[in-house]
Amino acid sequence: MNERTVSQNPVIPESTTVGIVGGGPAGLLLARLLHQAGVECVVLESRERAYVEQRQRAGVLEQSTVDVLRASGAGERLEREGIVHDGIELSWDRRRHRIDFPGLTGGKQVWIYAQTEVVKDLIELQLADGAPLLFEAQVTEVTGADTDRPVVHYTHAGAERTLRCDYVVGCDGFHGVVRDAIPDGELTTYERVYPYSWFGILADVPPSNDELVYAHSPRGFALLSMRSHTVSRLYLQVPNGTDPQAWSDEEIWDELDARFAVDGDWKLARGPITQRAVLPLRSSVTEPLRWGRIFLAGDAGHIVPPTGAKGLNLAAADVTVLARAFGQLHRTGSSDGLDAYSRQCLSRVWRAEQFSYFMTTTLHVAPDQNPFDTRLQISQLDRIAASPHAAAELALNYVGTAL
Ligand code: RFL
Ligand code: PHB
Repeated sequence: MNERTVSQNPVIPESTTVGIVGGGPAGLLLARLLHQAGVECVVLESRERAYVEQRQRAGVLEQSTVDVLRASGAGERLEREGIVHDGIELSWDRRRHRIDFPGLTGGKQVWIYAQTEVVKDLIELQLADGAPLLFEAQVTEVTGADTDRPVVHYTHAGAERTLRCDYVVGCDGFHGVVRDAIPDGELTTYERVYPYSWFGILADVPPSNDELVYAHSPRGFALLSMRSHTVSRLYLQVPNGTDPQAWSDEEIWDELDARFAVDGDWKLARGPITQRAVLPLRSSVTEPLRWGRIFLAGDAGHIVPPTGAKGLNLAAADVTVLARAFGQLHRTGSSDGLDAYSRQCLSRVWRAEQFSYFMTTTLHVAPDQNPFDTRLQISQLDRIAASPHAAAELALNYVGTAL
């Protein structure tokens, strides 16, 4: 631990109303919204600040996510630097088809603003004026889930500490520990693991297209995305277990070229690759998202493959609903909102699961895929190009619904 970290550590109380485990987007946004509602909370995050701020992940924000970030006070830089997109392009059979969001959805759009930036903005706000946020605080377990005062156990700076809470919210991602506090048999997890991964790169080169391009190709899926007007984010479908270091930069660009190939003279611009990582794809939903005084939010409760760009947006939706419910309890004493939390969120979650599954299985090539499967995929893509109804279904799912 360095001097800077020590000086930034707030005094952490031994008890609070809402103990939030995990300082990713879900935990940070929840803390911000609770603070605004006058509900006391504490955030415990296992990693150091720099790690959390640099973790390369999502890039697409639904309008409803932007709206809640604005309302939380974290909208200023997003307004300035976020890029509004009016559509995406689908690519297959060496051609492209544009999905026009405003035209198909009654005026809706999405925003391109990196998760890293959302997290930086929320951390800055919270450290300046917010609930206590402790980095390098590893939660080891939550006990007393069946009592009215659950306890969060964590280690920080070599010491074991506890935080007694009225409620605990697990915002600790897919590998979190809060879920384990709930007795065996009380939760059900529905899951699908995909037989391929994404190889993601960040490159110092202006994006080669103004909008995202989702490409189906016989060689596998590819995605062209961006972080800014000067930084591209690209993904390739690869076999599970692929070593990202095993590919040279040239091999990566050649493969991207092959998968984005279209008739005509469009070309993918190349530039220095500054980051690379391989991530497996998974769909998973845990039900219910609440047991007694323990709540699950964001990736701690559900995972989607990134093809639908939904994970961060679902996390924001969960904590918006949860913060409203805690606000209601605080103001009126009514627990109706908390009681409705799981049901309300799961309906949005399952819609996003279906859409993410649809996007993933329509655009990727499974290792055991036969020509029949491929013809079905092409037929589906042709249908989207030919039918405004099919295109609108995709567009409405992509832009999301109001909260
Ligand atoms: P996170 O971000 O995983 O944060 C969980 C936090 O909990 C901490 N933690 C603990 N802290 C204390 N004690 C413990 N025992 C702890 N265990 C864990 C972790 O250090 C971490 O800081 O979950 P959260 O907050 O729910 O946020 C979810 C999003 O991060 C995730 O859904 C998205 O990134 C998914 N996703 C995308 N979502 C979108 O909406 N649009 C996109 O375009 C999009 N693209 C993506 C994505 C995810 C990707 N990856 C890497 C999975 C692209 C990629 C490549
Ligand atoms: C990204 O920019 O990282 C991104 C964009 C769209 C997706 C997934 C990831 O569907």
